[in-house]
Amino acid sequence: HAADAHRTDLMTITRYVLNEQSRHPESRGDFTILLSHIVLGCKFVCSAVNKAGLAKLIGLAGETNIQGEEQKKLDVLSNEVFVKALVSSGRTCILVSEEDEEATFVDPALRGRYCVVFDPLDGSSNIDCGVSIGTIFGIYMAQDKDKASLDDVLQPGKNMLAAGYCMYGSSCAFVLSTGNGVNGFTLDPSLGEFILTHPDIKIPKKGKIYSVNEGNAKNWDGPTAKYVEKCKFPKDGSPSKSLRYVGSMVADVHRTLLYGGIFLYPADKKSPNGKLRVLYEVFPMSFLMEQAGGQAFTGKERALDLVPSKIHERSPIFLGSYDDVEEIKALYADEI
Ligand code: AHM
Ligand code: MG
Repeated sequence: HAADAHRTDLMTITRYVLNEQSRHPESRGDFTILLSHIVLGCKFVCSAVNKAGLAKLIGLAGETNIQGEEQKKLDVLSNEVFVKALVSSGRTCILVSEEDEEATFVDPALRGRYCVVFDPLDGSSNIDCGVSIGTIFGIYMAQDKDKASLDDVLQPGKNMLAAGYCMYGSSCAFVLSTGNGVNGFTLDPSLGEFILTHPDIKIPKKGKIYSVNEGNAKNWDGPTAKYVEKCKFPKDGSPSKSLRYVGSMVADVHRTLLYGGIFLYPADKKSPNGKLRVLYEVFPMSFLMEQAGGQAFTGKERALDLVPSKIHERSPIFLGSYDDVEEIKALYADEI
């Protein structure tokens, strides 16, 4: 039986990426090695997140421990784990993390050609109440690792080789695209392995959910306001959409990817560039959406065409089901 085969013939993420690689005989396994270090970081964060409440209960978090050292906050700890794992992979030359003001240039002796941009623990306002949070990453290839410069990462999102996220939710889900569709893996905690559970994810062409922080509505621009009004009071006889908003981008995007619909973090009068960061939030999620058959739009252009001019740049973002994003694009086109 097919179901039996699934249970006994486990497609781990490593096996999956190795299979992919064997289709490119010139590749030397570097990507598999890089990815296994990212996966290790995610497993560490998953385990730390699961223990976070417990640590509090027994009086660890935010206090000094027996050795008198201050306990590190989860986001700081996660960042350190990712930076160390990525550097020690020997496959990276530049790292850009949401947690670090400056990019990290890897020591020449440990350099490889990959550049990794990441948000080690996104949605930090949700940590203390046990709501889903996640890690987001994107991967570029440097022109020349010995002459690596910020220009190697200040590239449009369409130049990414791969992107993905890991969601620390009711289960731990790892979603990856290497530019050939999107695949979802779930952590089997008893094995410590990510198993392929959602092969070739395609986002529904149109969805029934919109996801936005409506508390900012008074500061929205015309097209965003009109769009959300249409979600609630459709004039064409279609049913109104449901609102879901976790406030963790990974969770909101994961639901959008699987159930369809649209996720918006628009510009507003107070934040004319929105809130989310181009390199490690907007680009990876836009890459995944396009690879799953959806769209991602900034209010001006295809999100993946944007050329960032600094590493922590922000952009408004509208992403999700093809038809839903098409509607918001039309409203912005009407503006001009
Ligand atoms: P963070 O990097 O400080 O955690 O902020 C990013 C998060 C996203 O996960 C989420 O989509 C957004 O902030 C929610 O913002 P808001 O609280 O303004 O709705
Ligand atoms: Mg973030």
